[in-house]
Amino acid sequence: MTAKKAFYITTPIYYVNDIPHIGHAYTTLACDVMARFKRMDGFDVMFLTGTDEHGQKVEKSAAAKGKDPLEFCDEVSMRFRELAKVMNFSNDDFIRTTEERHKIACQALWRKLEDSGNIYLDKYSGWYSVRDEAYYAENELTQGKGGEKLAPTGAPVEWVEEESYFFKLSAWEDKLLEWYEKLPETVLPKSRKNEVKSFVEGGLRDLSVSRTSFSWGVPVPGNDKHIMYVWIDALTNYLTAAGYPDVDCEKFQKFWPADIHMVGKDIVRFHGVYWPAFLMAAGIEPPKRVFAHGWWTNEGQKISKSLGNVIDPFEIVEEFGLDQVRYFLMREVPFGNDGDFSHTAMINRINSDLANDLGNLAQRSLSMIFKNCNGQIPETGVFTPEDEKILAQVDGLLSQVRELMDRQSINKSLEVIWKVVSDCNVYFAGQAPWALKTTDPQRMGTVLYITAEVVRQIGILISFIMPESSAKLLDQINIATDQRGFSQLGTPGRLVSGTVLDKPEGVFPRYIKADDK
Ligand code: ME8
Repeated sequence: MTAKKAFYITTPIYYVNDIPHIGHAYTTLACDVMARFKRMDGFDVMFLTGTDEHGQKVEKSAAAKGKDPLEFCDEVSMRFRELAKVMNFSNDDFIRTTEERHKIACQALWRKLEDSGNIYLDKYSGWYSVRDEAYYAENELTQGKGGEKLAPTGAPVEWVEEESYFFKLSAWEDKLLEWYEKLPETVLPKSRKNEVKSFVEGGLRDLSVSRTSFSWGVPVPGNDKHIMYVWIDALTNYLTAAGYPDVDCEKFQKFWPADIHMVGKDIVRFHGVYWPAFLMAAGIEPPKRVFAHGWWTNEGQKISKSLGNVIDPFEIVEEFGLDQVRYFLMREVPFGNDGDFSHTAMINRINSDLANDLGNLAQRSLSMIFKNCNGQIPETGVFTPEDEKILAQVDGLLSQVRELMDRQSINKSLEVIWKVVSDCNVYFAGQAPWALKTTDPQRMGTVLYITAEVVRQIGILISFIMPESSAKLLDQINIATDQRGFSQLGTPGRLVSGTVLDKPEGVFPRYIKADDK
């Protein structure tokens, strides 16, 4: 037997200074969708998410709540695990940077960097933003209303002057530029690649990678007065989960380099510049791709705690339904672009794409079979060109979707699937099987067969986006659970006439506002 191809995908690990919101749910959902797709497509997948628990920001947040940092991290990290359950995420591992395995990996990577001459001790003086956990140059700063200095993100900065270890980032300029050049899809979308490329072209300064003024972090090996800069610590999580520092272990051999680090556009510099430089300097292959997606706003406004408009994923799942939220988030916005969350847009997607388009197609065709064909998949007559056409469309979907998913064009994958749903609705309406009941029952059977076959394949295809609804839909046509894989798409899994159906029940209810019910 040939070994399965491996696929390793990661989310950013989220800071525990805040509870999960829609932005976190979005990134992890995109990874979940990619991971489910790849598993169904025959890959051995490792899908990683987790929490980033060290650093000054977390230390301060814990202190503000009067809690011990670890106790505070335990609580918030648990919320992220609960989110994974509620959102039906299929992550294979959940890493916390306070785990021992991670400390070992960070210290091993540090030693590699130090031994290879990429880390040296000096003194740092400059601006630091605790909120961003990032250093800024004077010329990057702006002035706030009260004349105070602000980071480009709007976060306050403080002057830091302390002994610090430095990473020789400046030595990696050429290698990074070569990496972007040789492998043009290592950072996507292209606009993000251009952004990191021009940052590197602008000249890189060595990076301060340790702090002495707080203690919540991984100690620098051999000098525990110093705590590692939280971004070295955080980025290393991707290696830890793959088994590092045991680079000979099966897991590492199989899964490294990671196929995709999925991130928001806010942290593309850390992933597209610092991280590959650290890895190259340690003699480790950089990731195959960093994909930076866009930013969600709420009804047109930036989402922020101070505006009080943070969208709680637990609440929207409760209000709209899990698969509805999963579908909306993946369908609404071209993946990579910014998107706006609005109740109207959500309700439109639920009522139009799910209830009207797919829901009605399934419900109308299956109910007709149930009522008029003894509750069994009907026999078929000769196929007309219209029958052949819609079958060919659905049979050809996987190869189209595969190509799109390989570029993380998740919303386009849904568009092409929904194009077939909509064409099948046109087919169904045009063939008007209800009018054939008495005049040509065999033709009616053929039309219903074809429509149910399209529903079967769509049911399989949507499972990476809406696993529960897919299962409900396939249950209704009595497709055995081991017959729901991609290998059953097209002719291999064609519906068998005579298969008994359960009484169909709508899988995608319309959304009706509580006060209109
Ligand atoms: O940056 N729209 O953690 P973080 C879309 N710990 N995505 C959003 C979003 C929004 N409005 N808000 C947040 C960190 N995100 C570091 C990462 S990785 C080694 C360390 C998502 O909790 C998006 O993926 O601030 C963004 O990159 C991430 O949350 C930032 O999460």
